[in-house]
Amino acid sequence: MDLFGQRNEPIATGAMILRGFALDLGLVADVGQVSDAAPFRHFQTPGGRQIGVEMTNCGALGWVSDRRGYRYEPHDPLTDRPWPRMPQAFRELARDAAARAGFADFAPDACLINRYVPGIKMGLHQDRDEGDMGAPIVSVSLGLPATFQFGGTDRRDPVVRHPLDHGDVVVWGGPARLAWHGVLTLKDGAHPETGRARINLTFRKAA
Ligand code: MD3
Ligand code: FE
Repeated sequence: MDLFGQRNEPIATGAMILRGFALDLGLVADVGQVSDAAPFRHFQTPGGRQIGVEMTNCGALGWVSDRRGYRYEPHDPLTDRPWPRMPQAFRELARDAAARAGFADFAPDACLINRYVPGIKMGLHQDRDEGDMGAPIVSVSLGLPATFQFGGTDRRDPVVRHPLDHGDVVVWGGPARLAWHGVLTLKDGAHPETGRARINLTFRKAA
């Protein structure tokens, strides 16, 4: 606990969990607005498999995947329209969380929204599709709890597990920006705000 009643947990150089930083901001309702305009969908991997996590985006750029590869696009391939604008509450939360973790003036242009249902996981990977590796990534967990796996910059580095609950925010930057990470298989359960699902917002500077 710091002076302001915040629980901050450094988990590596450049990585910090801000427990409960995103409570009571109405974010789940904002996700509903975004997904009304740009529905959650399963992308295909470049290898032709379906990604288990359902995804959508808001902001100037959205992360997409298909047979042609992973990239950021200004238009939703499902609707052929620009991605919905990033809600102001999202933008402010991302900026405030980054500042709290020591990264001033974070101005994300992309927010990937991941939706997990029980039985779905995200395997270990690195995030390396962004143009600005100097900017941090801010991630917000909503709904069902999950176990996050965090390793080093080498695939073979040991992995540490961290529980993430509704309202927890994690900021990753500097030496942690290219760390391998993933999410273990979501356990069954129900959350009052999201039902049988976990939602993760990932804010990035993609351009
Ligand atoms: C560590 N999402 O969308 S967020 C992803 O919970 C992704 O949905 C996970 O990994 C999720 O790419 C984890 C936490 C996260 C995001 C980006 C990172 C951790 C990171 C980038 C570098 C290191
Ligand atoms: Fe990732």
